[in-house]
Formats: sequence, structure tokens, C-alpha cells
Amino acid sequence: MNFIKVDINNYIATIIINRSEVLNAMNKVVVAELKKVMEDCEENNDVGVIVITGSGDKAFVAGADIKSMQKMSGREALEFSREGQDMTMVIENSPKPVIAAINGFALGGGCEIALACDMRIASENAKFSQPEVALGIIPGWGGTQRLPRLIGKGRAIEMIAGGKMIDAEEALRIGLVNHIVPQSELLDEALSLAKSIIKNGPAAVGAALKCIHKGYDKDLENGLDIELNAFAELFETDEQREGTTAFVEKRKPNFRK
Ligand code: CO8
Repeated sequence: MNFIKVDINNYIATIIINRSEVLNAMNKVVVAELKKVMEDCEENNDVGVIVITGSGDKAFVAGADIKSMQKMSGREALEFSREGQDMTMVIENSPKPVIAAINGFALGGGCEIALACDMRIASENAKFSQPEVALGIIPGWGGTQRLPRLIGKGRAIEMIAGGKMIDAEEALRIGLVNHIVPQSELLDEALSLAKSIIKNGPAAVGAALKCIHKGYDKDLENGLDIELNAFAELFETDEQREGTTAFVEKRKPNFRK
């Protein structure tokens, strides 16, 4: 890996997008590396929660690499957009919760990566924008789809058509991020959130994520069906037996043997 660093500790993988000389802007190589590292985390039993952040104290990700897009043909743009969308789908479909620790600019594709994560924590200096229209393009890694789902259509249109940059306080107010903390506390906050998840049953956490993601755009009846089946499936696992038995025996469950 040239542009991604990973640190795995106590079942938490911290993925750092590491191209700080261009504010962690992502070209095709960085996109492919982030996708690959996410897939590796999915396979790795030593990983239960994933934190994604940017290197340095200025940017999470300042977007797709504009220089690499300058001379792209329509066909090349389709390919780059698809690669980016595939990478965001791997993040969104991860059975292990993904926390974006947003340590500065989250612009364009950077905001779109954050949107694909399950939870977003921002440092006080974080800034958000979908500025693509100022470049004569549109969001191409899911922004037109995930942003309205998260903050509502009207606010998403304002951000995408206006391209205005908003600060962390505004992002919190409109539901784009879950928490704001001082930059020096950002990783600790993300790790503490991760730890609160790690102690729970991994299959149950994965099943809950799947129900929420798969059910989100369904009508209630179909959403409830997804929940019903996932609920029943957990009763075929050792995890359900360990969790309920630990309660009855008045001890802590041991889900990760
Ligand atoms: N791409 C390439 N290089 C970048 C990018 C970027 N997105 N962002 C910053 N850089 C580079 C700068 O060019 C500069 O490099 P150099 O020193 O060689 O000139 C270096 O990073 C530092 O940046 P600045 O000097 O500009 O730092 P400032 O503090 O003055 O400004 C900003 C910081 C406001 C973040 C500014 O750099 C900026 O506006 N960056 C561009 C932000 C942007 O427009 N992002 C959206 C890109 S489009 C996108 O993400 C589409 C995603 C979907 C793609 C679909 C595929 C087809």
C-alpha cells in the first residue's frame, strides 16, 4: 500500500488515508487501495470495528484528485466514478461498523466517503462541501444519493447545487455528523465509540447494520421482514447462546474467543 496505513489494535482497525501533500486527494490508486484494505478488514477476524481518517491535521480527504480528472474522457470518467462508487459500497456494506473520524476538509469525494460510513465524528476544524458543480461536474461517488438520504432533499440540494462549504457546527445541526470534538480528542473519541461496539456480539452487530442498510429504502412491511429473518438467524449462532447464557449466569459474555 502506497497511500493507506492500517493499524489494528484490540479488534479496531484504524485506516489512515495518507497523501497529505495534496490534502489526501484520491486518485485511482488511492481509491483501489482503500477498497482493498476495507475488503481485507472484512475478512480479518482480528477486526471488529473500522475507523477511517485522513493523515495530518488539515484534511480528511479534499476530494477526488482534480488533476487526474482534468483530461478524462467520458468513458474514463465513467470508470473512475464506478471505481469510487464500488469503494463506497464496500464501506457501506461492511458487516463491521465503520466510523469516519473527520479531521479537517471533507470535500467532494471526501464527503462522499464519510457519507458511506456508518457514523461520522468531526473535529472542530472540519469543513464539509460538495463543490463539484464549481468544477463543472457533479458528485460521482454516491453524494447525490446518500446526502439527501442523510440530511433530507432540500438541504442536500442546497449543498450540492450551491457548493457552499459548511463548518462542523452546521454539519452537526443538519445531521451530517454525529458528534464534534476538539481535534486533539478526535481519534480517542472514535476509538472509545469503537470500544463500546467491540464488546457486543459481532454477528448481532453485523446483522443490525444489514437490517438498517437493506431496510432503509424499503416500505415498513418489507423492512420488518428483513429484521424478522435476521433475528431468527441469530438464534442459530453460538453468539446468541453465549449472550443470553452470560446474562442468566450473571457474567460478562465472551464473544471473541
Ligand atoms: N485534487 C488534487 N489536488 C488537491 C486537491 C484535490 N481535490 N485538493 C487540494 N489539492 C492540492 C492543491 O493543489 C495543493 O497542491 P500544490 O501545493 O501542489 O499546489 C495542495 O493540495 C494544498 O492545497 P491548497 O494549497 O489549495 O490549500 P489551501 O489551504 O489553500 O486550500 C482547499 C484548501 C480549500 C481544500 C483547496 O485545496 C481546494 O479547494 N481543494 C479542492 C477541493 C475540491 O474541489 N474537491 C472536490 C474535488 S471533485 C470530487 O471530489 C468529485 C468526486 C467524484 C469523482 C467522480 C469521478 C469521475
